[in-house]
Parts: sequence; structure tokens; C-alpha cells
Amino acid sequence: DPYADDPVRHPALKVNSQRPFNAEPPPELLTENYITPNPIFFTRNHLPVPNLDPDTYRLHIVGAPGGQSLSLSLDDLHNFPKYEITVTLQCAGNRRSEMTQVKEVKGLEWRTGAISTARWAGARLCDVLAQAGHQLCETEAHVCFEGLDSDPTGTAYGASIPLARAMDPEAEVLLAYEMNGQPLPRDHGFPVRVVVPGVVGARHVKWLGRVSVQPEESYSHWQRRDYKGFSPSVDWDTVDFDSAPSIQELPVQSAITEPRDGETVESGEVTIKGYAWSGGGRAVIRVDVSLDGGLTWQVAKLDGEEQRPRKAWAWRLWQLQAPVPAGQKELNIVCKAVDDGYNVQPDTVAPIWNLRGVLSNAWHRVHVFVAP
Ligand code: MTE
Ligand code: MO
Repeated sequence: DPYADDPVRHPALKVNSQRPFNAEPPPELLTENYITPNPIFFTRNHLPVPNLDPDTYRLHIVGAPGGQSLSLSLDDLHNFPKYEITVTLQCAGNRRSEMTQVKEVKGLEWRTGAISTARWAGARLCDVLAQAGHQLCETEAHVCFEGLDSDPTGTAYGASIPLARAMDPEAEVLLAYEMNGQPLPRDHGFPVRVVVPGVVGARHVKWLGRVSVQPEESYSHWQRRDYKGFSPSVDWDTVDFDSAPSIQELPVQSAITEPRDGETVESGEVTIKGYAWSGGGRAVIRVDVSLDGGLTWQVAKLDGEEQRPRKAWAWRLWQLQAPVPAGQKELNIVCKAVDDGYNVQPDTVAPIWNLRGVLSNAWHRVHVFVAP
């Protein structure tokens, strides 16, 4: 069993798949803390978790022509200036289960928990690439990342991001060795992973083994044959993966974490809680909440850390205390977020349905009963 050596996990996690291990925290735990505690941070593994020795670990950076290739130990990485940033990571498949309700899709049945936030610390990718002689000359080039996890044929997990993002100090791409002040847990990439703020989880390659600059994006299955969006009319007979770009920045997202769907709430007043985030460093500027299925709206209070413009890498938590209209037996609670590009979430799932069930960011809806 290639999974026999996987780490022990927190019992509160909702497991979507045991081998490989995929799990999300329950919604009420997810928004209990602004920074997600490491043991309940959602986990998305495609392969068995490698067991890497920190003493012999080396990160290979392929050098630029005329530059030099690097073989960096953990100590070498610690010798680069250390940066710590708060970044929310979201899987492209977050909230896929709502797409399944429209029509069957291929993928893990994530609910609202394939998203979490941590303080990540490490060396900046741009500093390490510069040491290997790389410059931002080829604007179409990509930085390819290879993981040290692999399938029985020896194929490793891989992904890439544009060189322009990697070399931009303002983009704050990290080679992270710490998560919330601790060495990375094994499930989250020990000893080193990439953290690409504002970009889909799939590019944050864990158990990082090799970094190279290529004229084109990674040839990895997960870059070219997965994590892409398509029209609702495209099916598995007609899909042409080369016709769509790989997902990088994600669209604006929000979800309700309390109350839960189907729950009974007290009459009088109801407290509604959730999270909101947008990709590409776009800040969430507002969350609208409705108790009547979207007929009327109230503005929620944004909690958590204020985000910098263009560098809003982390989510906002939000809440709304609202009177329950007298005589109401049930509530159709809805939330939708707006980011600083005034991008909004689509109201329903069907028009954004896609065969892989990615980019599921319609208004989030929760139906509750009111106690008599
Ligand atoms: N990196 C490696 N090496 N192997 C993987 O399976 N999964 C990716 C990404 N990096 C993956 C990986 C995907 S799809 C996501 S959403 C994030 O890791 C999840 O990171 P987490 O498990 O720390 O939450
Ligand atoms: Mo993912």
C-alpha cells in the first residue's frame, strides 16, 4: 500500500477520499479562526505523501543560460531573506458538490471547505531565481514546479506559473518552509512548497523538488489536462483541453458557514457567518446577505485582517446579525461578495456548470427552519 506511510490526520476533517487523502474542515470550524489551524487546513493530495529527510533534502533550481544551477539545502533556503505573508489557498474544485446537483461532474465532492488561510514564511522565488541567473526577459516563459510525490510510473505532480508573476517582487511568490510558525506539516508539503498568492491551489506545488524556466507552461497533466474551465455545453466527447487556458487567478468567492443548511434557528435574531475572497490580489469590498432568497439584501460586517489593494491575498470573514421577520417559518439565506474590480458572483450554478466542476462560485444558498 503506497499510502501506508501517510501521516495521521485530525478526526474533525470531513474526508472526501482516503487514498489519496482529501479532506476539508466542517464549515463552523473553518470560520472559527481567521488563520486556519494547521491540523484542520483542507488537504488536497493527488498521490501518496512522500516522507522526506530534511537533512538530505535538496531543491534543484535549473539555472539560466550563462547562469548557474542551484542545489539548495534547507539551510541554504533559510539564508535567503525570510518573508512571511498571510495567504488564502483555494482549490479550483471548492463547492463542486453544488455543480453535481445540476448535473454530474468528474471530481471530488468538495463542499464549502476546500479553502483555508495560513501565514506562510520562506524565501521569495524571485530572489532564488535571480541567484540562478534568471531575469524577466522572455515574457511568455513559465516557471515549472515538480513535486517529489509520484505515481507508480514515476510521474510527479507538476504545475507552472508565468515567469512574469514569479519574478515580480510585488507578487510575493514564496518557497515556503513554514506554515503558521511551524515547519510545514507533511500533508502540506514538508519541507518546502510553493505559495503563489492569489492563484488557484493547484499551482502551490508541495514537496517541491525541482524548479525550471521553460518557454511554455508545464507539460504536467494537472497543468494541461485538468484545472480548466469550459462552456456548460462541452462534454467528455467534445472537450478540447488545448482550447482553454489553465486556471491561474480565481474569481470572487463567498460562502455561508453558519447556520448550516437544514438547521433550525431561533426566532428573534439570527447570526449568519461566512468567508469571502477573490483571486489575483483583488480585495473583497462588500458582502451582501439576503434572508429571502435574494429579494432584499443587507450588508454584512467584514472581520479579519484588512487587505492591501492589489495584494489582497487573504480572505475576509464576515457576519451579519439580523432580525428574523415575524411569522417566518423558514429562511432562504443567500450571500454574494463583490471585489475591488466590482466583480460579482453569478446568481445560479447552471450557467457556469462545467464537466470538471471547477470555478463553482455562484451565490451560496442555505435553507433553514425557524423554531416556532
Ligand atoms: N502539490 C503536489 N506535489 N501534489 C499535489 O497533489 N495538490 C495541489 C496543490 N499542490 C498537490 C500539490 C492542489 S490541487 C491543491 S488545491 C493544493 O496543493 C492543496 O494544498 P493543501 O493540501 O496544502 O491544502
Ligand atoms: Mo486543487
